[in-house]
Amino acid sequence: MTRPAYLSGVIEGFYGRPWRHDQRLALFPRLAAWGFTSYVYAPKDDIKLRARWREPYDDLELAALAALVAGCAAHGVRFGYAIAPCLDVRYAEDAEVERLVTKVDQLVDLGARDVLLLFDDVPHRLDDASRARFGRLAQAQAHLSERLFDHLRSRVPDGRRIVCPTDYCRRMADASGDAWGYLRTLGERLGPDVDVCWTGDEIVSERIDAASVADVADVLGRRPVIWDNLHANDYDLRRLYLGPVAGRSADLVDATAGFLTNPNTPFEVNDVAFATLAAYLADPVGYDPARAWERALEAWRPAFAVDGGDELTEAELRLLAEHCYLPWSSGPLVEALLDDARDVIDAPPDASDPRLGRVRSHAHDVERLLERLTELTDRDLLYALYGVVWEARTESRALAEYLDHRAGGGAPQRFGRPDHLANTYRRGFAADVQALLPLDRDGRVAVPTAKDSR
Ligand code: GDL
Repeated sequence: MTRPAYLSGVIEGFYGRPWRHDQRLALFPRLAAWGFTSYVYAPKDDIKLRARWREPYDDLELAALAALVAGCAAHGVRFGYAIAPCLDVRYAEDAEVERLVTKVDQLVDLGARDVLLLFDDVPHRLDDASRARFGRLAQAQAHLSERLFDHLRSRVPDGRRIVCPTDYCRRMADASGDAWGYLRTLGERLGPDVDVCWTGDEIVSERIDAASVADVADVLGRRPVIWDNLHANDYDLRRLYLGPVAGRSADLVDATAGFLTNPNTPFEVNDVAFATLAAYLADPVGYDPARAWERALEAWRPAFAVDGGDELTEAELRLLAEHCYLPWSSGPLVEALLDDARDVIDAPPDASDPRLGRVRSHAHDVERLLERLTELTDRDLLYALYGVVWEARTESRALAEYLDHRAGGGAPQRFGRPDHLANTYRRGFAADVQALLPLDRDGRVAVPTAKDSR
């Protein structure tokens, strides 16, 4: 069998507000220009894709989906339709397979060829009837998949068939306690033409390389398709990720069957994620994240136009992206600034200390950045960025004021936030719970030692 072409592109696979159809339609020509093969429609909160997967799309919805399928086709991009029946599917009932086929056929009738069956984020538990018929989850899921895919193999022979398993990263496979038996069974029972998704060692993986996917490829009997959550922000909507694809090794591409990125929920802020992924896939060996990042920012800059004014400067856009970089770090300049602040935070700095000067001018620049952003012509882009920049502005200002207070001889405990009424700022349920938990700086719950409990 010839090896199918490497699958690449975007999976709209996050929780929360799905993108609008006009946004998706605007994306397709750009995906083609970046050299991607695919767009996958998988928004967790298209209610008919997951929670109410049995309900057919109505005529209006079908017309919109038809426009997406046609929009992709017009630009030579493959449209993938995902369905996630596993919150409540009754694997043992043949009628459920029929319902699944009927639903997927609605999309096939519109011209969709690639179909994904998503088993992610569901419990390993089976209902009694399914357990009696299949024994374990993998057997049940493989049965459902193969019934659907057999149908698709004859209806759309040139389509791709993809499964996202319930254990979709190393941490989950290790934790399931069956020595990767779940994945092994899937690998044995799924047809050789079926691709399987994998997010790496973690749900959001800092690094992925060929060695780290060797085990899963071996167990599945096929190279996985990377479902990359590097830029996904649905698990912490206070953050955005505008940093470059990084930590994906040069040897990963040959070790995988495809690479799909599941990006930031706000549609408007994904240019860097997409452009740097394209650069990485075009030349994994020569890929340089810093250089790709600069290029991607420069290409994105026209989106920051201002009616009757100048678009954001290179430095302004970089400052923005530095504050919303990647899950594990800010951009290099912001990290250096934080190092400055850490250096002087415990001992009162001298008012003329250059580190304090840098903190002050940073606060000023971020203040100015927010003002500049409020002038953007593209209001959706502004609103997508507003929260994160507002917060950066407020905290930068507080940091500079605190260090000034200390430099002026003020005691730490006498510093208040002059611009905020007590108990209004950064409060609410989540903040209250976080204040209760013994979390360390990395957000891990610090387990008390025997000494602590004495
Ligand atoms: C997940 C979900 C995905 C979500 C992402 C980031 C997979 C396979 N599934 O676990 O829908 O957007 O994490 O929160 O990644």
